[in-house]
Amino acid sequence: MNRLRKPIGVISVPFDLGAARRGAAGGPHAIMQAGLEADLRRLGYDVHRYEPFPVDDGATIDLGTDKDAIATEGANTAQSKLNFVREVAAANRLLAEQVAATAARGQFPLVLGGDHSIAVGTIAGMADRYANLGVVWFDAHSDLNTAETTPSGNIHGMSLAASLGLGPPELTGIRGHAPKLKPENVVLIGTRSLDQGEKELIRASNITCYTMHDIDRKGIPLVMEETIRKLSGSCDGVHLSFDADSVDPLFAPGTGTPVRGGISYREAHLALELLCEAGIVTSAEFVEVNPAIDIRNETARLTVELIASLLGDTIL
Ligand code: EXY
Ligand code: MN
Ligand code: MN
Ligand code: MN
Repeated sequence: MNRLRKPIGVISVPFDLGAARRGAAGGPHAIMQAGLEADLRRLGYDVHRYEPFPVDDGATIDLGTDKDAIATEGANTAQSKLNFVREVAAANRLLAEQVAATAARGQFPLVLGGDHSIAVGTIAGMADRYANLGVVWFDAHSDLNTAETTPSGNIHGMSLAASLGLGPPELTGIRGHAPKLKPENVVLIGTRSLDQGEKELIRASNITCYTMHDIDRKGIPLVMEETIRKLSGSCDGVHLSFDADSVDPLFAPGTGTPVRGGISYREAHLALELLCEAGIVTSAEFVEVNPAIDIRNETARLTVELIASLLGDTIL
């Protein structure tokens, strides 16, 4: 295995106002409790742990009376809504700064979410360094909605679109330049739940999308081989954005928007082991671990194991 020759900068983001339901703000704590730091040290890494920066946790928002502010999966009618966009943008501005500073110190940014809206900040921070940043996006969903197409208003379903420059300026404009990513540098893996507008965007763009159907047909080794070949040819850095709901709910029950028929425990490990072997990943985030609905911290434990696979753990 190809172990990174860099210290790891662990950045916790206890934020979940981008999600359909609350609880993912507890993700970083659950992942740390599952033994992340000890595991990274076992693998020989120097670990720098950053204190979670202050994010608006919504404690002062009265969800009981402000009906429009409630993050629901309901239909989005006349006016497009962006639930908690101000809070999401504020958290992502801080995160982008933290990620850029961590990378500038020569550390590998390892971001622990939080819901998937925080990808906006991580990617903005890394896009500062890499003009041709690639992204491998493991997810049951594509997170390619915009204010116009979102069925829910929840920003965790829009974070990849925002990174591609599609969405509200509060999100697309973080750290000044938009877009952060080029569609031809984006690879989706594990997709199995897409909204109509997302399908249209994928079909009309150069985004590569490996659905579960593709994974069933080709197998994870070939999917990863193609992904690695594509991104190592054209990108100067690669960010891994890993949504826990990419994994089948049998192995990752603690996540807010589970979709059955996902990648298996072994497929997830193999995928990250192959990325490790290729040595192309320059930052990573693990998101949507929700301890409030997990079973005995299983999903957080899986996350720690997967991080270890990405960073060079081997069986023998
Ligand atoms: N596509 C749906 C929406 O936009 O509301 C569901 C999105 C879930 C997003 C997550 C966690 O990857
Ligand atoms: Mn997601
Ligand atoms: Mn998802
Ligand atoms: Mn492992």
